[in-house]
Amino acid sequence: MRRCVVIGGGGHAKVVIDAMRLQGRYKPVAVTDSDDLRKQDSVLGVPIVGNDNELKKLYSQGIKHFIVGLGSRRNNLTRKDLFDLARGYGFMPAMVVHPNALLATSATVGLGSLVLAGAIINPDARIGENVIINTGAIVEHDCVVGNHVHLCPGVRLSGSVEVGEGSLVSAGALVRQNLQIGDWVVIGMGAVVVKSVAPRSTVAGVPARRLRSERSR
Ligand code: JB2
Repeated sequence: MRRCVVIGGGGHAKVVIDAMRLQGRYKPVAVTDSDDLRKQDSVLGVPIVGNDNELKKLYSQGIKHFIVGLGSRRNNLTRKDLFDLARGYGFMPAMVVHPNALLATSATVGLGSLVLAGAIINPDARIGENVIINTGAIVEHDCVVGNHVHLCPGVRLSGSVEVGEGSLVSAGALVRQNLQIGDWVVIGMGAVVVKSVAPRSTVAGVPARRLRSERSR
């Protein structure tokens, strides 16, 4: 089994580690966490070996795979930075699919992505790299989901929706078919999105309305 480091050791890491064990393709052997007080702690029995400065050493010890085990707070920028950091050290991204997720044979899922229990990805959907398709999310046929996106639990994308890089679609949101969601958009919890959303804007509500736009990092 391929040994794997999980980057980030909080609640999301538990879900990642559990899915990884059920999938049986990777063995989670180490966790890094930026909180130095958590060194010596563990996540579901996997030791927290220190912060991200340990990654180089882990790679030299022969651990060649990683997954970002951090969820999203306000956006996905930290998840992207951690993905780029680990790739820079030479690690290969693990692709973790819970055995109770349903993937159409023609759907594709990129490296470093995570598809959790109860998620459904329908035909010809394309999922990028370092994406989270969280518990029970539905991605309908022909959707295109960009790198570093997080579809939170219970999100539903209707057919042929495009979600740009880094966007965060919060729990329970619905998106009407054929819409384009720009890069680095935030969609609020439970929103019903009936119009395309411009890049870097935040929308929320039913129907969803723009709260602000042109967020900077
Ligand atoms: O840059 C980092 C870093 N930043 C925060 N590198 C590493 N290696 N670790 C980092 N962390 C650590 O991630 C924090 O010190 C903390 O231990 C952990 C985040 O844990 P938390 O439980 O606060 O969040 P999460 O990202 O694991 O889970 C969130 O997202 C999930 C999708 C929560 O909102 C969950 O409820 C949600 N299901």
